[in-house]
Amino acid sequence: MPPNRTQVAIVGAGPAGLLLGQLLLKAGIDAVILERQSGEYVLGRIRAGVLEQVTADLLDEIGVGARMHAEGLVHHGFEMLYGGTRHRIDLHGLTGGKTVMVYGQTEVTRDLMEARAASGAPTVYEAKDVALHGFDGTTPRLSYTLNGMRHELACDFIAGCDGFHGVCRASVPRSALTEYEKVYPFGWLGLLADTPPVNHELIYVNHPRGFALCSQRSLTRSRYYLQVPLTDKVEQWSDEAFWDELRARLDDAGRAALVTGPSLEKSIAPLRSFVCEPLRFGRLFLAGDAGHIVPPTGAKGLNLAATDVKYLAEAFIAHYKQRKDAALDAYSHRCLRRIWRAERFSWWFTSLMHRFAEDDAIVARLKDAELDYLMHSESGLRTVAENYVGLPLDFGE
Ligand code: RFL
Ligand code: PHB
Repeated sequence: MPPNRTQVAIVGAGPAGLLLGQLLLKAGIDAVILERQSGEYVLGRIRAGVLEQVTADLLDEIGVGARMHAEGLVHHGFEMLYGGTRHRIDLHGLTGGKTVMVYGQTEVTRDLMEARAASGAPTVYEAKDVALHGFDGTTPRLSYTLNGMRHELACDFIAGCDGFHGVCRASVPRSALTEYEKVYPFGWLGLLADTPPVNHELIYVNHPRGFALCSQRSLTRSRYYLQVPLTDKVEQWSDEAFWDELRARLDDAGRAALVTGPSLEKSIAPLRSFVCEPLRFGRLFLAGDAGHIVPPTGAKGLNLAATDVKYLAEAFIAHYKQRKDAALDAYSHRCLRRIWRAERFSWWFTSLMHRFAEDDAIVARLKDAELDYLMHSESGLRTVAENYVGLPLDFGE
C-alpha cells in the first residue's frame, strides 16, 4: 500500500519533483512523489540539453553527479551564425571561467530516478486524477487513483512540480493569482539522431529562412531544431525534408560537416513565455514549469526548475530543522526575481534570433545590426555570456 501520510507531498516526477525529493531525502525530510505517467514515459520525453553550473553543482550536492561528469560534455563557448558568418561566444573567457554542461534532461532524470529507487523513498507512478484539498488551511492532503482505487495522502505541505499542464496551479482560485503570458507565432521542430554533431560546440543560427539550432547529447548523438510555422504538423516533415532545411540554414562549413541519419525522435514544441505570481498559496508551493515557462532559446527552463527547488528545499529545511518560516515566506519573491531575469533573457534572445512574420524589412535590418553590435562589443558579448551560463543564485537587495 502506498503511504497515507508524509511531510512534503510532491506532485510530478520531472526534474523539479525528483530533485526536490533528493534534496529533502538528504536532509532527512519525508517526501512522497505522485506522478501521473509511468517512469518509462517520463524518460521518453526528449527535452533540455544544457545545464548551468548551478544545476550541475546541485546534482553533485545530492550525490548523483558521477555519470554527468563521466559522460557530459563541458562546453566553454558556443557559436552564433548570422549573415553567413560565425561568431564565437567565449563563455569561459567572458565570465571569469564559467562553463555549461551538455547532458540531456533524460539522463538527469534517469540518474535522479535511480538514486530515488535505490534509497527506497516512495514514488507512486501512474497516479491518476490527483486532486488537492485544504492547502489554504493547516491540514492539506492529496487524493488520487491507483489501479482503479482511490487513495489519500495527508501532508504538511504540497510541492507543485507538475509542469505547465499540471493540476496544482489549476487548483488555485483564479482570483488568487496573476498570469503573464506570451505565445510566440512559431514552434521548434526537433530531431534527435545517432550521428556525430556538426560542430564541437552548439551553433545558434539566425537565417532569413528562420532560426536553427545545432545541439548535441554526446559525441555520437545530435539534437537539431528548426523554427517552423505553428500550423506545421510533425508528420509533414520527413527526415530528408528536415536535413534539407537545416542545410539551407547553415553555412558552407556546416553543410560540409553535417552528417545525416535516421531520426530517433522528431517533435514540434510551441514557444511560450509565462509567469504565474505568486508561487505560494497557503501550504502549496509551485516550482519549475508549473509556475513559469521560458522559450527554449536561452536553455533556461530546466535550470530555473533546479534553482526553484534549491530555494524550496532550503525553506523546508529551515522549517523542519530550525522551526523558522522566514524562507518559506520569502520563497515566492526570491524565486520570482531570478525567474523574471531568465524570462527577460529568453524572450530577448528568442526575439533576436527568430524571424517573425510581422517583421518588416527595417526590423530585420535592425536585428542584424543588433547582432553585429553585440558580437563586436566586449560588453555585448559579456551580457550574452553571463546570462547564458546562468545568473547568480542571489542578487543582493
Ligand atoms: P516537467 O518536466 O514538465 O515535469 C512535470 C511532471 O509532472 C507530471 N504531471 C503530473 N503528475 C501528477 N498529476 C498530475 N496532474 C500531473 N500533471 C503533470 C508530468 O507527467 C511530468 O512528469 O516539469 P519540471 O520538472 O518543472 O521541469 C521543467 C523542464 O522539463 C523544462 O523547463 C525544460 O525541459 C525546458 N527546456 C530546456 N531547459 C533548459 O534548462 N535547457 C535546455 O536546453 C532546454 N531545452 C526545453 C528545451 C524544453 C523543450 N520542450 C519540449 C518544451 C528544449 C525543448 C524542445
Ligand atoms: C537542446 O540540446 O535540447 C537545447 C540546447 C540549447 C537550447 C535549447 C535546447 O537553447
